[in-house]
Amino acid sequence: MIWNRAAETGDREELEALQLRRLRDVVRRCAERVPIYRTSLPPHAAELLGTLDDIGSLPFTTKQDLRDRYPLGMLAVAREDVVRVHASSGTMGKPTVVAYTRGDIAMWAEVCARALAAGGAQPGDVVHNAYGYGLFTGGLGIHYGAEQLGCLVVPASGGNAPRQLLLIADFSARILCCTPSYALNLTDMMIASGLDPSEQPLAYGIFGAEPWSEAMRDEIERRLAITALDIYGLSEIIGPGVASECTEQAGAHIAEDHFFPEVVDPETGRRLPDGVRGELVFTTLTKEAMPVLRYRTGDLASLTREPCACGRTLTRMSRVTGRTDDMIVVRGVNVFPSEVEAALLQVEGLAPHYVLRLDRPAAMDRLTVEVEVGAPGVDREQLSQEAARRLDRALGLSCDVRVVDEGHVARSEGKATRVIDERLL
Ligand code: DLL
Repeated sequence: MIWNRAAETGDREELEALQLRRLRDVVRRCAERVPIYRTSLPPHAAELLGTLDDIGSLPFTTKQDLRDRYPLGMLAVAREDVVRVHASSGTMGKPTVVAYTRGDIAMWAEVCARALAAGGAQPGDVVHNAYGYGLFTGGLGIHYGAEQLGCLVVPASGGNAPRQLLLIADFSARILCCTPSYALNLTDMMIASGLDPSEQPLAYGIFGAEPWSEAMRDEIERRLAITALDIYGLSEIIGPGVASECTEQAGAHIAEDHFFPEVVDPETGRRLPDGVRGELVFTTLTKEAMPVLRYRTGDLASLTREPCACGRTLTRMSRVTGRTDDMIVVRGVNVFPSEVEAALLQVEGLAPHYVLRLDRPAAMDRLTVEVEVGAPGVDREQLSQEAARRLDRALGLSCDVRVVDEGHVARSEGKATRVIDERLL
């Protein structure tokens, strides 16, 4: 279902004209009201933007810029116009705070309603929302979107898996929203409590907030008998709903009328053409409280402007295959946890619960992949050799694989921890 036909399937020329108008407007607001931009933007920056390509002349914004102005030093509105704050996860020390006006919350609900509709939700559906509620944007972002769409939301938040299963069954939830790792966690819990996952009422899952692979999608779809779709977003831009997959499962449609995407070379900052993987950069076109210009997400993906079979004309982004900063370098080889995941899931008999452990005995990096056994009675030695062979082929790197007992890898209720780097200790 297409929630906002005009915005999602409109003519691209008209969309680009709208983006340019909005870009000039946001640059003007930033130059007038946000101290960091007042100093970094050239004089008359908005007037100098003749085409959308001229965005390349604007300065980048980084997470550090936001941290340095903690908590509310990036506001473009009066403090009294801010009705909500959230904070981004995964940061050390002080969180990165983001702020919303009433208008921002309405825009966020709109893009999340589009995402849920694209992912199979319809007015009247029961949405089980197991993204965390609180400072994390996942819970409340999806919540407002589902209400906007006219769904019944069960605001389960994370944790207490047995209660989640009870609520999914008793409310006959049709849509599950949570991180992909938590979806697998819930599936395991179903089996452990004697339920048949394929008999649960869910039809669609809208999963995001952490990188996941096609192999993980296959695994979730097969075990839960649902259609699993990707949703992408980050707090600094709005939260979930920046981009979302439709049921074609061919990349996530970016809500481009609100967020202008670019992909740049992470080293040089130069813009890369469509189809080439690099760092995603977003400019918020309509955000009021805390607009950001050319925000460096650290996420690696590529863009395509090819039309999608679903009829949407919005640019699509590929799966995020990793982050510029979660890439680990092992004996000179770049390794993304998502590549390890994809290789492991090709081995029959392994479960999709894994962690990469790094240490440095005798001054040499060692990568040990701990992965749980997926079925009883299998030959662990053989599985471990098969997995090591596949990893060697996929990464060009030899590593040890330890096939561990079910439950050995710590479960998360939100974003999974995939790397434990003991080389720094
Ligand atoms: O994770 C927002 C969100 C909530 C997205 C619920 C989707 C669903 P942050 O906590 O600020 O916000 O973390 C943002 O998470 O820069 C990516 O590295 C990662 N991420 C988010 N969605 C995906 C995805 C939320 N679909 C950071 N695939 C981002 C891969 C994702 N990584």
